[in-house]
Amino acid sequence: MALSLLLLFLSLLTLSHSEQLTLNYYRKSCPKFEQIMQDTVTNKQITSPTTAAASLRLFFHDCLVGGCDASVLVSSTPFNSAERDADVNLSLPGDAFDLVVRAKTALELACPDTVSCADILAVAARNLVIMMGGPYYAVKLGRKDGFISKSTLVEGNIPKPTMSMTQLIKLFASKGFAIQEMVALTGAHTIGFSHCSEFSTYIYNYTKNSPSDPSYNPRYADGLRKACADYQSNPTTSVFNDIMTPNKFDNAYFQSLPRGLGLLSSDRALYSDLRTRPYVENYAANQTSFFEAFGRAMEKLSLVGVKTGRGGEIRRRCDAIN
Ligand code: HEM
Ligand SMILES: *[C@@H]1O[C@H](CO)[C@@H](O)[C@H](O)[C@H]1NC(C)=O
Ligand SMILES: *[C@@H]1O[C@H](CO)[C@@H](O)[C@H](O)[C@H]1NC(C)=O
Ligand SMILES: CC(=O)N[C@H]1CO[C@H](CO)[C@@H](O)[C@@H]1O
Repeated sequence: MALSLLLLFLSLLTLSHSEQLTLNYYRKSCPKFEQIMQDTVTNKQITSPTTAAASLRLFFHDCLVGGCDASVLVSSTPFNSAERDADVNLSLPGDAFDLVVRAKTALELACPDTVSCADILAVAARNLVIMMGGPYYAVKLGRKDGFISKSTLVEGNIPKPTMSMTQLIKLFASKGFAIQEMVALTGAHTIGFSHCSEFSTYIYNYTKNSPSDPSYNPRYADGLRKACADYQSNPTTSVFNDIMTPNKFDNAYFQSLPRGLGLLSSDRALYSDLRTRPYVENYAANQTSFFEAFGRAMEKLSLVGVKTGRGGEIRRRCDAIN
């Protein structure tokens, strides 16, 4: 009884944090916020088209490790190995970090000490989804930046393609997401790249009798073997997550899964596992349905573990705790 009351109290506490966020948080304190974000994001995406996927993934990782509090942006110091340098960060791409630095610099000029790095990352990810053709969703503002960023806190909080569907479902559930929301969010793989090392064991020497995982379309597996031929000497070799429309945020990713065109083992599992397949089929058939579900799930992701009040700070530099 006492424990369940305590749990209720704790959940109300977290609820109240996300409820303190508002859509027009910077209306008075930084009226140019939306405009500066939009200009910075547009310029960066036009000059570096990999920024969109990079930022979306960076935001996802930030939110899953200790909440959406820009902890992923902090650089390591001699005294602290930060979140972004965890083994499982799988080389988070630099374009997204650069985008945040640019936005922060512009915002500090217009309204010093006002806008959090966590809000910058949340809005950047949303604006980039739209630029790629994806859905609009509302991003509430007023997140504070976190005080803690440790590489040791990453393991177990970020999904890995080698996890079983049961493990993936559990991980997302531990962050408050239903199976349907997990599938919708993973539709983010409609854009961006994966390094060959993320799936190489499924295309080379998979078993004695078959070079690749039989859940791949055989021609696709052949293509991947060729594309990744030099991956051991060149670890940056990567391929598109969605081979049909790699630069468009659409539902082609889901349409590809039943055809064996899912890149990561976890992608293919979304179709082979009967707990997730119905959602894949729905999103493959109906892009509106995917967009609605993705938008709702992103709104929810954007509120995971947010810090407000004295639970956080406005960082002066996004890569260092004040
Ligand atoms: C089943 C859960 C998931 C797993 C196992 C997973 C795993 C991965 C892996 C291994 C990569 C390749 C990284 C690299 O090689 O650099 C990747 C890329 C990516 N992931 Fe996920 N992911 C999952 C869900 C999500 C979700 C929920 C989002 C966002 C809402 C997301 C967004 C992205 C994006 C945008 C990329 C491309 C990054 C780029 O091009 O720079 N992923 N994911
Ligand atoms: C797969 O096996 C072959 C023959 O045993 C070997 O030559 C090759 O290096 C292996 N490839 C990889 C990527 O492990
Ligand atoms: C597609 O999904 C939307 C949103 O859920 C729904 O309103 C619409 O009726 C669906 N369209 C079809 C053809 O099923
Ligand atoms: C172990 C690992 O891959 N760490 C990388 C995490 O991401 C940063 C980029 O921000 C790389 O510099 C690290 O090497």
